[in-house]
Amino acid sequence: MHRLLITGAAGGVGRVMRRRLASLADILRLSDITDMGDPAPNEELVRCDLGDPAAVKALVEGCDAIVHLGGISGEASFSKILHANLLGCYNLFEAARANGQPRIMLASSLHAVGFYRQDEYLDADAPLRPDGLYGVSKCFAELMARMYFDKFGQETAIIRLGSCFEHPRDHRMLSSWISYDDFASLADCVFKAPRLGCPLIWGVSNNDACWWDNSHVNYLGWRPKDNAGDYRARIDATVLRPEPQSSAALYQGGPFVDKPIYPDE
Ligand code: NAI
Ligand code: 15L
Repeated sequence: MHRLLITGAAGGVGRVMRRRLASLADILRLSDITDMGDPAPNEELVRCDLGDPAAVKALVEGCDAIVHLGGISGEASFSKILHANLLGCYNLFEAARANGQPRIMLASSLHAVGFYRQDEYLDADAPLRPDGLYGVSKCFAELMARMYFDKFGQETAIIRLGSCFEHPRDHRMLSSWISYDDFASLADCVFKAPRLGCPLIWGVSNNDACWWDNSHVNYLGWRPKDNAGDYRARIDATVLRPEPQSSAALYQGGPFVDKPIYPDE
Protein backbone atom coordinates (compact mmCIF):
# COMPACT_ATOMS: atom_id res chain seq x y z
CA MET A 1 0.00 0.00 0.00
CA HIS A 2 1.07 3.57 -0.45
CA ARG A 3 0.29 5.32 2.84
CA LEU A 4 -0.45 3.71 6.25
CA LEU A 5 -1.64 5.90 9.11
CA ILE A 6 -0.75 4.93 12.69
CA THR A 7 -2.48 6.94 15.42
CA GLY A 8 -1.05 6.89 18.93
CA ALA A 9 2.41 6.64 17.36
CA ALA A 10 4.15 8.12 20.41
CA GLY A 11 2.69 5.48 22.73
CA GLY A 12 4.14 2.20 23.94
CA VAL A 13 2.77 0.07 21.11
CA GLY A 14 2.95 2.85 18.52
CA ARG A 15 6.66 3.48 19.05
CA VAL A 16 7.39 -0.19 18.35
CA MET A 17 4.98 -0.52 15.41
CA ARG A 18 6.49 2.55 13.81
CA ARG A 19 9.48 0.33 13.02
CA ARG A 20 7.79 -3.04 12.66
CA LEU A 21 5.06 -1.95 10.23
CA ALA A 22 7.25 0.25 8.04
CA SER A 23 7.55 -2.46 5.38
CA LEU A 24 3.77 -2.53 4.86
CA ALA A 25 3.64 0.82 3.06
CA ASP A 26 5.71 3.29 1.04
CA ILE A 27 4.89 6.02 3.53
CA LEU A 28 3.97 5.87 7.21
CA ARG A 29 1.86 8.77 8.42
CA LEU A 30 2.39 8.87 12.17
CA SER A 31 0.14 10.82 14.44
CA ASP A 32 -0.17 11.65 18.11
CA ILE A 33 -1.11 14.56 20.33
CA THR A 34 2.42 14.57 21.70
CA ASP A 35 5.96 14.71 20.31
CA MET A 36 7.04 11.86 18.04
CA GLY A 37 10.67 12.86 17.49
CA ASP A 38 12.16 13.33 14.03
CA PRO A 39 10.71 11.75 10.88
CA ALA A 40 12.61 9.09 8.96
CA PRO A 41 12.65 9.51 5.16
CA ASN A 42 9.57 7.26 4.77
CA GLU A 43 7.59 9.06 7.49
CA GLU A 44 5.16 11.96 7.77
CA LEU A 45 4.55 13.21 11.31
CA VAL A 46 1.24 14.91 12.07
CA ARG A 47 0.45 16.30 15.52
CA CYS A 48 -3.30 15.87 15.87
CA ASP A 49 -5.86 15.77 18.66
CA LEU A 50 -8.26 12.93 17.88
CA GLY A 51 -11.02 14.99 19.47
CA ASP A 52 -10.76 17.61 16.70
CA PRO A 53 -12.99 16.51 13.77
CA ALA A 54 -11.45 18.77 11.11
CA ALA A 55 -7.92 17.79 12.08
CA VAL A 56 -8.79 14.08 12.00
CA LYS A 57 -10.45 14.45 8.60
CA ALA A 58 -7.28 16.04 7.21
CA LEU A 59 -5.18 13.38 8.94
CA VAL A 60 -6.96 10.50 7.21
CA GLU A 61 -6.95 12.10 3.75
CA GLY A 62 -4.76 10.15 1.34
CA CYS A 63 -4.34 7.12 3.62
CA ASP A 64 -4.90 3.58 2.35
CA ALA A 65 -5.13 1.94 5.77
CA ILE A 66 -5.19 2.88 9.45
CA VAL A 67 -3.84 1.31 12.65
CA HIS A 68 -5.81 3.11 15.34
CA LEU A 69 -3.89 3.03 18.62
CA GLY A 70 -4.44 6.59 19.81
CA GLY A 71 -6.45 7.49 22.88
CA ILE A 72 -6.57 7.03 26.64
CA SER A 73 -5.20 3.56 27.37
CA GLY A 74 -6.30 3.02 30.97
CA GLU A 75 -8.98 4.01 33.47
CA ALA A 76 -9.52 7.79 33.57
CA SER A 77 -12.20 10.41 34.20
CA PHE A 78 -15.20 10.41 31.89
CA SER A 79 -14.32 13.77 30.32
CA LYS A 80 -10.90 12.49 29.24
CA ILE A 81 -12.36 9.26 27.87
CA LEU A 82 -15.20 11.12 26.21
CA HIS A 83 -12.78 13.34 24.32
CA ALA A 84 -10.03 10.97 23.24
CA ASN A 85 -11.84 7.64 22.99
CA LEU A 86 -15.50 8.32 22.23
CA LEU A 87 -15.24 11.52 20.21
CA GLY A 88 -11.86 10.42 18.84
CA CYS A 89 -13.32 7.15 17.61
CA TYR A 90 -16.34 8.84 16.04
CA ASN A 91 -14.07 11.37 14.32
CA LEU A 92 -11.88 8.59 12.96
CA PHE A 93 -14.76 6.58 11.48
CA GLU A 94 -16.33 9.69 9.99
CA ALA A 95 -12.99 10.74 8.52
CA ALA A 96 -12.58 7.27 7.02
CA ARG A 97 -16.06 7.49 5.52
CA ALA A 98 -15.21 10.83 3.94
CA ASN A 99 -11.92 9.52 2.56
CA GLY A 100 -12.70 6.33 0.66
CA GLN A 101 -13.02 3.96 3.64
CA PRO A 102 -9.42 2.83 4.20
CA ARG A 103 -9.26 -0.48 6.07
CA ILE A 104 -8.91 0.00 9.85
CA MET A 105 -7.14 -2.10 12.47
CA LEU A 106 -8.75 -0.95 15.70
CA ALA A 107 -7.13 -1.40 19.12
CA SER A 108 -9.87 -2.52 21.48
CA SER A 109 -9.01 -4.06 24.84
CA LEU A 110 -9.65 -7.05 27.07
CA HIS A 111 -11.20 -4.50 29.44
CA ALA A 112 -14.32 -4.65 27.24
CA VAL A 113 -14.79 -8.05 28.92
CA GLY A 114 -12.75 -7.52 32.08
CA PHE A 115 -15.46 -8.74 34.46
CA TYR A 116 -15.27 -12.31 33.18
CA ARG A 117 -13.40 -14.56 35.51
CA GLN A 118 -10.10 -16.13 34.62
CA ASP A 119 -11.64 -19.62 34.66
CA GLU A 120 -14.07 -18.67 31.85
CA TYR A 121 -13.26 -19.39 28.20
CA LEU A 122 -14.70 -16.83 25.80
CA ASP A 123 -15.43 -16.81 22.10
CA ALA A 124 -16.14 -13.74 19.98
CA ASP A 125 -19.86 -13.85 20.82
CA ALA A 126 -19.46 -13.50 24.59
CA PRO A 127 -21.58 -10.57 25.84
CA LEU A 128 -19.59 -7.47 26.73
CA ARG A 129 -18.69 -7.06 30.42
CA PRO A 130 -16.54 -3.92 30.67
CA ASP A 131 -14.68 -3.34 33.91
CA GLY A 132 -14.74 0.49 33.90
CA LEU A 133 -15.27 3.59 31.79
CA TYR A 134 -12.18 2.77 29.74
CA GLY A 135 -13.65 -0.66 29.00
CA VAL A 136 -16.96 0.95 28.07
CA SER A 137 -15.13 3.21 25.60
CA LYS A 138 -13.65 0.12 23.95
CA CYS A 139 -17.16 -1.42 23.74
CA PHE A 140 -18.25 1.80 22.05
CA ALA A 141 -15.37 1.56 19.57
CA GLU A 142 -16.21 -2.08 18.78
CA LEU A 143 -19.86 -1.19 18.17
CA MET A 144 -18.90 1.81 16.03
CA ALA A 145 -16.83 -0.53 13.87
CA ARG A 146 -19.73 -2.96 13.61
CA MET A 147 -22.23 -0.22 12.71
CA TYR A 148 -19.96 1.39 10.09
CA PHE A 149 -19.49 -2.04 8.52
CA ASP A 150 -23.18 -2.92 8.47
CA LYS A 151 -24.26 0.54 7.30
CA PHE A 152 -21.43 1.53 4.97
CA GLY A 153 -19.26 -1.56 4.36
CA GLN A 154 -16.29 -0.06 6.23
CA GLU A 155 -13.86 -2.94 6.84
CA THR A 156 -12.34 -2.99 10.33
CA ALA A 157 -10.41 -5.62 12.25
CA ILE A 158 -11.49 -5.19 15.86
CA ILE A 159 -8.48 -6.32 17.86
CA ARG A 160 -9.44 -7.04 21.45
CA LEU A 161 -5.87 -6.71 22.71
CA GLY A 162 -4.72 -8.53 25.80
CA SER A 163 -1.47 -7.17 27.24
CA CYS A 164 0.88 -5.87 24.56
CA PHE A 165 4.32 -5.40 26.06
CA GLU A 166 7.85 -6.64 25.41
CA HIS A 167 7.20 -9.53 27.78
CA PRO A 168 4.48 -10.55 30.28
CA ARG A 169 4.78 -8.58 33.52
CA ASP A 170 2.74 -10.62 36.00
CA HIS A 171 0.81 -13.86 36.42
CA ARG A 172 -2.35 -12.57 34.71
CA MET A 173 -0.36 -11.66 31.63
CA LEU A 174 0.78 -15.27 31.28
CA SER A 175 -2.69 -15.66 29.73
CA SER A 176 -3.30 -12.20 28.23
CA TRP A 177 0.08 -11.35 26.70
CA ILE A 178 0.58 -10.58 23.03
CA SER A 179 4.13 -10.04 21.80
CA TYR A 180 5.11 -7.19 19.52
CA ASP A 181 6.06 -9.70 16.82
CA ASP A 182 2.62 -11.31 16.97
CA PHE A 183 0.92 -7.91 16.86
CA ALA A 184 2.97 -7.03 13.76
CA SER A 185 2.18 -10.34 12.03
CA LEU A 186 -1.50 -9.76 12.79
CA ALA A 187 -1.32 -6.35 11.10
CA ASP A 188 0.27 -8.02 8.10
CA CYS A 189 -2.64 -10.52 7.86
CA VAL A 190 -5.27 -7.83 8.39
CA PHE A 191 -3.98 -5.59 5.62
CA LYS A 192 -3.15 -8.37 3.15
CA ALA A 193 -6.42 -10.31 3.47
CA PRO A 194 -8.34 -10.10 0.17
CA ARG A 195 -11.58 -9.69 2.14
CA LEU A 196 -11.67 -8.74 5.77
CA GLY A 197 -15.20 -7.86 6.87
CA CYS A 198 -15.42 -6.77 10.48
CA PRO A 199 -14.09 -9.61 12.63
CA LEU A 200 -13.50 -9.50 16.37
CA ILE A 201 -9.99 -10.88 16.90
CA TRP A 202 -8.55 -11.66 20.29
CA GLY A 203 -5.13 -10.00 20.34
CA VAL A 204 -3.20 -12.67 22.16
CA SER A 205 -0.08 -14.75 21.54
CA ASN A 206 0.08 -18.53 21.39
CA ASN A 207 0.20 -18.80 25.18
CA ASP A 208 0.06 -22.10 27.07
CA ALA A 209 -2.65 -20.51 29.22
CA CYS A 210 -5.42 -18.79 27.28
CA TRP A 211 -8.96 -17.49 27.93
CA TRP A 212 -10.00 -16.78 24.36
CA ASP A 213 -11.02 -18.69 21.24
CA ASN A 214 -9.88 -17.27 17.89
CA SER A 215 -10.94 -20.24 15.75
CA HIS A 216 -13.54 -18.11 13.90
CA VAL A 217 -10.73 -16.08 12.29
CA ASN A 218 -8.61 -18.98 11.06
CA TYR A 219 -9.43 -17.76 7.53
CA LEU A 220 -7.09 -14.79 8.07
CA GLY A 221 -4.12 -17.13 8.35
CA TRP A 222 -2.75 -15.43 11.47
CA ARG A 223 -0.66 -17.89 13.50
CA PRO A 224 0.81 -16.17 16.56
CA LYS A 225 4.16 -17.70 17.47
CA ASP A 226 5.19 -16.42 20.89
CA ASN A 227 4.21 -18.05 24.17
CA ALA A 228 3.95 -16.28 27.52
CA GLY A 229 4.55 -19.69 29.10
CA ASP A 230 8.23 -19.28 28.21
CA TYR A 231 8.32 -16.54 30.88
CA ARG A 232 6.48 -18.47 33.60
CA ALA A 233 9.60 -19.41 35.54
CA ARG A 234 10.86 -15.84 35.43
CA ILE A 235 7.47 -14.44 36.58
CA ASP A 236 7.24 -17.02 39.39
CA ALA A 237 10.72 -16.06 40.55
CA THR A 238 10.39 -12.28 40.34
CA VAL A 239 6.73 -11.33 40.75
CA LEU A 240 4.68 -11.91 43.88
CA ARG A 241 1.80 -14.29 43.12
CA PRO A 242 -1.51 -12.43 43.69
CA GLU A 243 -3.73 -13.40 46.63
CA PRO A 244 -6.17 -16.12 45.43
CA GLN A 245 -9.21 -13.94 46.23
CA SER A 246 -7.80 -10.76 44.71
CA SER A 247 -9.07 -9.29 41.46
CA ALA A 248 -5.66 -9.81 39.92
CA ALA A 249 -6.14 -13.56 40.41
CA LEU A 250 -9.89 -13.79 39.73
CA TYR A 251 -10.81 -11.51 36.84
CA GLN A 252 -9.58 -11.26 33.27
CA GLY A 253 -9.43 -7.49 33.74
CA GLY A 254 -7.35 -7.95 36.89
CA PRO A 255 -6.98 -4.86 39.10
CA PHE A 256 -9.01 -2.73 36.66
CA VAL A 257 -12.20 -4.17 38.17
CA ASP A 258 -11.38 -2.45 41.48
CA LYS A 259 -10.72 0.99 40.06
CA PRO A 260 -13.15 3.74 41.06
CA ILE A 261 -14.99 6.12 38.75
CA TYR A 262 -12.45 8.92 38.64
CA PRO A 263 -14.01 12.39 39.08
CA ASP A 264 -13.64 14.97 36.31
CA GLU A 265 -11.04 17.61 37.16
P1 NAI B 1 -0.28 4.48 25.19
O1 NAI B 1 -1.05 5.21 26.22
O2 NAI B 1 1.15 4.23 25.43
O3 NAI B 1 -0.44 5.23 23.79
C1 NAI B 1 -1.61 5.91 23.41
C2 NAI B 1 -1.21 7.16 22.66
O4 NAI B 1 -2.41 7.88 22.34
C3 NAI B 1 -0.33 8.10 23.49
O5 NAI B 1 0.90 8.35 22.83
C4 NAI B 1 -1.15 9.36 23.64
O6 NAI B 1 -0.40 10.56 23.57
C5 NAI B 1 -2.12 9.26 22.46
N1 NAI B 1 -3.33 10.03 22.71
C6 NAI B 1 -4.03 10.14 23.86
N2 NAI B 1 -5.04 11.01 23.72
C7 NAI B 1 -4.97 11.48 22.45
C8 NAI B 1 -5.73 12.43 21.71
N3 NAI B 1 -6.76 13.10 22.25
N4 NAI B 1 -5.36 12.67 20.45
C9 NAI B 1 -4.32 12.01 19.88
N5 NAI B 1 -3.56 11.13 20.52
C10 NAI B 1 -3.89 10.86 21.80
O7 NAI B 1 -1.06 3.11 24.92
P2 NAI B 1 -0.49 1.77 24.26
O8 NAI B 1 -0.11 0.84 25.33
O9 NAI B 1 0.49 2.09 23.21
O10 NAI B 1 -1.80 1.18 23.59
C11 NAI B 1 -2.17 1.50 22.27
C12 NAI B 1 -3.66 1.22 22.09
O11 NAI B 1 -3.92 -0.14 22.35
C13 NAI B 1 -4.57 2.03 23.01
O12 NAI B 1 -5.73 2.36 22.30
C14 NAI B 1 -4.89 1.06 24.13
O13 NAI B 1 -6.16 1.35 24.70
C15 NAI B 1 -4.89 -0.25 23.37
N6 NAI B 1 -4.54 -1.39 24.22
C16 NAI B 1 -3.25 -1.51 24.66
C17 NAI B 1 -2.89 -2.60 25.42
C18 NAI B 1 -1.48 -2.81 25.89
O14 NAI B 1 -1.26 -3.80 26.60
N7 NAI B 1 -0.51 -1.98 25.52
C19 NAI B 1 -3.88 -3.61 25.81
C20 NAI B 1 -5.21 -3.36 25.33
C21 NAI B 1 -5.51 -2.29 24.55
C1 15L C 1 -5.07 -2.31 28.52
O1 15L C 1 -6.10 -2.11 27.91
C2 15L C 1 -4.08 -1.23 28.73
O2 15L C 1 -4.06 -0.31 27.64
C3 15L C 1 -2.67 -1.76 28.98
O3 15L C 1 -1.86 -0.69 29.46
C4 15L C 1 -2.70 -2.90 30.00
O4 15L C 1 -3.17 -2.40 31.24
C5 15L C 1 -3.63 -3.98 29.50
O5 15L C 1 -4.91 -3.50 29.18
C6 15L C 1 -3.77 -5.07 30.57
O6 15L C 1 -4.74 -5.08 31.32
O7 15L C 1 -2.84 -5.86 30.68
